[in-house]
Amino acid sequence: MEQLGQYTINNEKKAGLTTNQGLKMAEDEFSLKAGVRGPTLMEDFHFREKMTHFDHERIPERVVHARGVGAHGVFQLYESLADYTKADFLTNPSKTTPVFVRFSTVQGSRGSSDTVRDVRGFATKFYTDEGNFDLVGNNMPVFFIQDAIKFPDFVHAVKPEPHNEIPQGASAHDTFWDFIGQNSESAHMIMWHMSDRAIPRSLRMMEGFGVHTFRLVNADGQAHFVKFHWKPALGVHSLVWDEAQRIAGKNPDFHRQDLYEAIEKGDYPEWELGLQLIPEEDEHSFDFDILDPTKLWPEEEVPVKLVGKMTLNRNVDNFFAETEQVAFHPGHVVPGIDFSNDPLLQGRLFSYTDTQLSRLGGPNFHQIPINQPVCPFHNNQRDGMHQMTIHHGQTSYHRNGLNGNQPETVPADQGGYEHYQEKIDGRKIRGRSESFHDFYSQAKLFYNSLTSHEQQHIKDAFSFELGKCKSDMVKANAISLINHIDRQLAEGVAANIGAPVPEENYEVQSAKVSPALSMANTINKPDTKSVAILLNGKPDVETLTNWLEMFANHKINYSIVDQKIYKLNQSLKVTDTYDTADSSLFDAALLISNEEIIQTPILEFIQTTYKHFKPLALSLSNPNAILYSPISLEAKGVYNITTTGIQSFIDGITRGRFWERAL
Ligand code: HDE
Repeated sequence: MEQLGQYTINNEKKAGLTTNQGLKMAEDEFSLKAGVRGPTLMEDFHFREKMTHFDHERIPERVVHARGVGAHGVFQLYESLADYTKADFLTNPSKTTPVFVRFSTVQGSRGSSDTVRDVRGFATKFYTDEGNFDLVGNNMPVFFIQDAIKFPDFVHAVKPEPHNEIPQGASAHDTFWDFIGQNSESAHMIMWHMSDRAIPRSLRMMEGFGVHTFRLVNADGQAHFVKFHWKPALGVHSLVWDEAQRIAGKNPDFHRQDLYEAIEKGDYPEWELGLQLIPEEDEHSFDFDILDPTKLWPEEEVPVKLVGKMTLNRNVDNFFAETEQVAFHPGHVVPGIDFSNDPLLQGRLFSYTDTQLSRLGGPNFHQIPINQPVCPFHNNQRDGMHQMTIHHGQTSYHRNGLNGNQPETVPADQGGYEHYQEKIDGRKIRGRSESFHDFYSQAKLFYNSLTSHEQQHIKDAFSFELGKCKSDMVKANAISLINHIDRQLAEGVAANIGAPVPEENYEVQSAKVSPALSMANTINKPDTKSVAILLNGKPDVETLTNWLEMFANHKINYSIVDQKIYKLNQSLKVTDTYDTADSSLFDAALLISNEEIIQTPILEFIQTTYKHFKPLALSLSNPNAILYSPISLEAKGVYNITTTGIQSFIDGITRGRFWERAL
C-alpha cells in the first residue's frame, strides 16, 4: 500500500547512526565509563536513550488473539451489488481495494504455538475510498456465547488458569469445561471447536465468517440482513490431532511460516467473498433467530453469493509496526453497511476501541500508519497521547462561525454515514429472548452433516480435552451437555473418560443435514502441498529430476531429506536432514531406497506419514525392507511407484488424506 511508503525507513540507505535527536555517534559498542575498568557515567546520554527505548519496546499483547500473523493484499469486486448496498467498494467493480489481514489464535500468548486446538481469528481491514471497513471474523461461523456481557467470563475460563498460568495454547482444562458445562448456549460452538476446523492445515486453507448478522443498505434505503463468508481457493483442510501436537513442538511457527513463504514464492493465497442475504421482511421466516450468534444460516437454505476475490500478495516489512499495531474494530463501517441487534455484536462495538487505548497507548492509534484510512480524515478531535498531526487554526469545535463551520458534516446523498432507521419498540430489560433458547438443534445439524471420520475426530477431541480435566463435576456436566446433542457421542466420550452417562436420553431430535458443513465436500488441489523426498542410499538422479519436474508442474513443493546436507549434482541439493525434517511438516512422503535396510529415523518418518493418513510413495530396491513396519503396501494412498508411476502419487497428493486406513 503506497500510503505506508512515506513511513518506511530503510537502514541501508541512511548515512550514519545517530541518536533520536539526530546526533551522529562515533561509538555504539561501549558505554561511557570512568576508566575502561570503571563505572558507567550518568552523563552517557547515548546509553540512556538506547536502553530506555529498549526497556519500553513491548506493548501489552492482545487480551485475546495475541498470537497472529498479517499480510497485505487486494480485494476485487466481481459485479456491482448496488441492489443491496451503496458501499462504494461493493458497487464499483473497476476499483481495487487494498486490504490488510491478520490471522490469529485466541487463547495463547504471543509466543504460543500455531497449531493448537483453537478458533482462528480472520480479521480484514478494507482501506476503501470512504474509510476503513473492518470485517473482524473467525474461521467458525458461530460463537460460544450469545451476549457480550459474558465475554470476560468466557475468556477468563478459557485462558490459562489464574493461580498457575496453565495451560498455554489449550482449552483442555477444568475452568474452560466448567464454563461450557454451565453455559448450554455454547453447545453448537463446542462441536465446531472439537471438530477438525480447530486445527487448520494452513491459514490459507480456512474459511472465514463474519459470524454476526449485519445489514446492507442500498441507495434507496432498503435493507437486507447479511452474513459475510470467505471461501478459500485451495479448499478447507485440516491437520490431524496427533500431527498438530507434534508440529507444535517441531515448528511452533508452522502457520506463520507457511503464509509467509507462500507469499514470498508468489503463491498468493486467495479467498472469495461470499454473502448470505435475507430481505428484511423475512427476518422471522426461519426456525432459528437470525440475531442469535450461536446459529448459522444453512447454505442450502440461504445460498452464498460469491461477490469478489481477495488476494494476499505482500508480506509485512515489519511485524511490530504492521501486524502488532493494526487495530481492528467491527464498528469500522462504511455507508451501506450497518449493524443488527445481535447482542454479541452490540457489545463488540464498545470493546474494540476501548482495548486499543491500553494496548496502543491512547486515543490516537488511528494515526499509526497501518491504521490510517487512505481517504482524507478530518474532525475536531485534538491532542492526546502520541498526537502526530499539527492541526492549524483557531477553531476545534463543531458549529463554529469563525471558520465557516469547517470541517462540516456531509449529507447522506454525498457520502455521509447515516444510521439505518430501524424501528425499535421494547421494554428495557436484562434478559434473553425466547427465540434464543434452542441451544441444541444446530449442534446436532453440524454433527449430522459430518462424515464418520469427522464425527470420530469430534469424539476423540472431547475425550482428549475432558480426559485432561480433573474435576468429576466438570466432566459430568460436559457429558450432560453432549447428551442433549447426541446420545451415542455422550456414551462414547463418557466411557473414554470414566464419567457417568445421564440416565435420561435428552438427544435433540433432528435428522437435518447441511452438506456444506462437512470438509469432505471441499476443493482438493495439489497446489502448494509439500512432499518430503526421503533418500536411503544414492538415488538415480535422472529419475528423481523427472519426478521433481512433475511436482513442479503441479505446483507441489518438495524438500530432499538425507542423513546430511549435500549436493546431488550441480542443481539438486539435499536441503533437510532426518534431524531437521519431520513427517508432520509435510503433506506426503516419497521414499527412494537403494539399500537393503531402511534406517530407523526413515522408518519412523514413513510410519507417521502413514499413521496421519497421508499419501506415501515407495521406490524400494528391497521391498522386504518395510516388512515389519505397520505400513500395508495394499493400503489406500500407498504407492509402489516403480509399478504405479509418479502420476498416481500426485493424484493421491491432490486427494489429501486416506481416512479408509482408520477403518
Ligand atoms: Fe473479539 N476481541 N471479541 N471476537 N476478536 C478482540 O480486540 C471481543 C468475537 C476477533 O487480529 C480484542 O484488538 C468481545 C467474535 C478477532 O487484531 C477485544 C467479544 C469474533 C480478533 C475483543 C468478542 C471475534 C479479536 C482483543 C464478545 C468473530 C483479533 C484485541 C462480545 C466474529 C483482531 C483487540 C486482530 C480481538 C473483544 C467476540 C473476532 C478485546 C467483547 C464473535 C479476529 O477487543
